[in-house]
Amino acid sequence: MSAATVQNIRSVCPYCGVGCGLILQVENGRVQKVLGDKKHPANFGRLCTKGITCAEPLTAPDRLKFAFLREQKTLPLQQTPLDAALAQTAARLQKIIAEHGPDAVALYVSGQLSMESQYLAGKLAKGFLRTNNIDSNSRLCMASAASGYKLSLGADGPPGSYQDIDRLDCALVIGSNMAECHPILFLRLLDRRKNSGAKIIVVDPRRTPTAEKADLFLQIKPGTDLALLNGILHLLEKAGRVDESFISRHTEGWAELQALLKDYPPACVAAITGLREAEIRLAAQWLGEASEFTTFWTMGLNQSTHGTWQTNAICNLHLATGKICRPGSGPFSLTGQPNAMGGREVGYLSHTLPGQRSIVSAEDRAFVEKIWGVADGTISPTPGLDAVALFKKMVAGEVKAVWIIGTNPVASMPNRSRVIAGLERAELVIVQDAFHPTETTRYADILLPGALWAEADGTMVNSERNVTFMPRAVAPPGEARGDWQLIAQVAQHMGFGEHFNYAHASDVFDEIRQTMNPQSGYDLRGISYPRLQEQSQQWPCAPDAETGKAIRYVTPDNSLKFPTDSGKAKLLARPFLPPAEAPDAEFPFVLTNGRLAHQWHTLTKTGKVASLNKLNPGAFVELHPDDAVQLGIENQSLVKVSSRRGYAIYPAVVTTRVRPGDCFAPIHWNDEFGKNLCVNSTTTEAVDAISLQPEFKFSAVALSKVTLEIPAEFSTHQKNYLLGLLAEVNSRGRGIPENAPFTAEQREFIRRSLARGGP
Ligand SMILES: Nc1nc2c(c(=O)[nH]1)N[C@H]1C(S)=C(S)[C@@H](COP(=O)(O)OP(=O)(O)OC[C@H]3O[C@@H](n4cnc5c(=O)[nH]c(N)nc54)[C@H](O)[C@@H]3O)O[C@H]1N2
Ligand SMILES: Nc1nc2c(c(=O)[nH]1)N[C@H]1C(S)=C(S)[C@@H](COP(=O)(O)OP(=O)(O)OC[C@H]3O[C@@H](n4cnc5c(=O)[nH]c(N)nc54)[C@H](O)[C@@H]3O)O[C@H]1N2
Ligand code: SF4
Ligand SMILES: [Mo]
Repeated sequence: MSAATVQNIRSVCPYCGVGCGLILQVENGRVQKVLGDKKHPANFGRLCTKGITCAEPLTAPDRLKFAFLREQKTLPLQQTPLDAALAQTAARLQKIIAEHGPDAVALYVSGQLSMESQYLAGKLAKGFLRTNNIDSNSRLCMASAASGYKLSLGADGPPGSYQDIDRLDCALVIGSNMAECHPILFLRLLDRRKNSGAKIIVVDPRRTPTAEKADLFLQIKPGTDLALLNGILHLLEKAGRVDESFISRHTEGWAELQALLKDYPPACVAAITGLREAEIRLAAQWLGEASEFTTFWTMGLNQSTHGTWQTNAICNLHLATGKICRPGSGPFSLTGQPNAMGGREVGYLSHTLPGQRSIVSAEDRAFVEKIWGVADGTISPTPGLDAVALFKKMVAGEVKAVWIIGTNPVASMPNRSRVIAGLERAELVIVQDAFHPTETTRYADILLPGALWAEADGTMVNSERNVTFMPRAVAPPGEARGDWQLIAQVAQHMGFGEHFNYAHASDVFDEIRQTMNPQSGYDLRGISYPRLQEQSQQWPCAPDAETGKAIRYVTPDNSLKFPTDSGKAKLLARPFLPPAEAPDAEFPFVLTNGRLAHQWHTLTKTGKVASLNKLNPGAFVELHPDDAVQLGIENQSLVKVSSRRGYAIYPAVVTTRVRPGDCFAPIHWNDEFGKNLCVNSTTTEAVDAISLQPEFKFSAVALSKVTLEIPAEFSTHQKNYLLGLLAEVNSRGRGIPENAPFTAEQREFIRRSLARGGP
């Protein structure tokens, strides 16, 4: 190949679960340009700001290019040849297992890894280390949707496809800021409205950019959606909009649900949700009149102690009206991460097994043992530790080693002080990341360099079950390697070589294909690397099928069969219950938190892209003008947000976007950008009893203005400048500009206040 040749390589966006297809223009071993893939069914060529710039972090200066390790916690990390570091990883894990048993070790992995990496991590843990202590950041994300689907419909995953957007007459977008978090899909929804007059209802406590575009915006009191969902179905039933025939043919549980719905008349729902009766009635009317409607939801519902129930309530709405499993209608959870779907399917949670199988099923364990070539009874029948419990057990000294791959828990777990305590207590912390330093790599005893998405072959599965090939388009830097290769090599060093001897990622994929599940309908058999190199493929895809099926559970005679024992879906009566933590006199405000359009999670990638930083430059907390007056807070005042667990400090944005009594902070800026920025210093680790997903979206907090004790000699001009500067420094991690109007002593005072953690 001549140096000037430009290769056009098809791939997939490494950010959100929309899973947009990309064309990478590679020249001289670098991705020079990223274009949308016009042939990809997720985006038809469109990309958002993150997608367009997704190649920039590949060449960021803080890429982790080599392995590092330290013999003891008190020693600094030292660069080590990769193979020696992998051998050490294996030896040190084996030593801990020999001394304390397999459950003394744990893996904590990610929805941002390829399906091949996720599968091998699970195989190593559950089949060979013989611990079910492997969980992923999906526990913080999609766990409630997954458990809710399973209970209502019999299997995880949305029944429909993105094509439903092109057929719907009404969209219910609830607990989801689609405009910022799934922008390309939101554009498709706006196109549908423009072309057909379809209506968009948005339910969110915050007037987000999504809400701004709604035909009807319900600014709900946080944590009360279950009352609203029950209330809407109450009204639909009253209006004769339920489908009795569908209910009797395809569901069970209607009588119990009907009895529950009686408790949710509009007046009662209005009192719980803070909404007006008229707007609740209008929402029900629009949904009732729509020939087809789809419900989209994300973290506003999942990250709740009733997240599973909220998924059930959404399924109830669709099942009772018969608006499911047909073009334009159905419950549609939007997957957060690019491959959280793939991870759920290959069993990377502590209670799951490959092919949408379950740890607690003897039949499922036996099936997987056969595929892995291990003896009957190898896989433990007890679910392992979920993410929150995992770090608790590390603090307790029961889990002594953790291997973290592709996630940054020191920033992203709730009540992060416990995570830090766990990592400090653990004997062995292995972090496999693509960048260093991050909030989490700072705690590592062994650092392993993972290749990024464009540097190793693999596949990802998007929100609509579309599998896209993600080829190695460029070489990884230094000694970095594909995550699946690092995992397989550690397994080889442990003596499991014959079971982890894959020449290519496609060999791993071919093994995953064997995990087809006739019960849930999970079927990748018709999908192969050669086919994927031509075009992405949706599952279920039978061996000889031309394409996958856009709608699941439809039988050949055009009836429906849900993957439950009876073949019927379950209507589940789910009463409203309040969130775990109630505001009180000491912590009177509700803090919710979330994402901004141009940044991704803990900023290890987007935080390095200048154009994105310009669009979303820094942290802030939004509060309502009425509350601001009470607290003496103005725009840009520094505000301390404290909960029972800890605090963060942000510059204020005084705005009616939030309700009185509520406040909102973005999750993106953490320790690498300054002190006291991590919102998870404050959040609660209360979890949903079924999904074990934490209630990130609801913490009781106190707000107070941070007053600086500025020495008297500072002039008014200097004081104001200083306040602005501290807000800026706190939000961007910047230093004091050269031309700032301070003397050397004053600079020293400012520097010291910052080092103390702010003023
Ligand atoms: N730009 C960008 N896009 C992303 C990501 C990113 O980091 N940046 N991350 C991806 C990932 S992993 C995920 S999981 C998704 C998340 O996608 P979303 O869930 O859409 O994003 P969030 O901002 O976390 O939360 C969504 C909304 O929930 C609302 N909310 C809070 N409490 C409640 C409540 O009680 N009821 C209701 N109805 N709403 C409530 C918040 O106000 C917020 O607007 O985004 C994905 N896409
Ligand atoms: N308060 C609050 N907290 C939240 C949420 C919230 O809404 N509110 N949302 C939760 C949700 S939904 C999610 S999904 C999580 C996300 O939380 P995290 O998973 O912690 O967030 P990321 O910043 O995406 O972290 C990914 C890490 O993996 C590294 N990485 C990226 N690609 C690769 C790769 O290919 N290989 C390897 N080895 N490493 C890689 C990155 O550098 C980074 O360090 O946050 C959760 N935490
Ligand atoms: S919508 Fe999601 S998948 Fe598509 S380009 Fe943007 S971040 Fe990437
Ligand atoms: Mo997520």
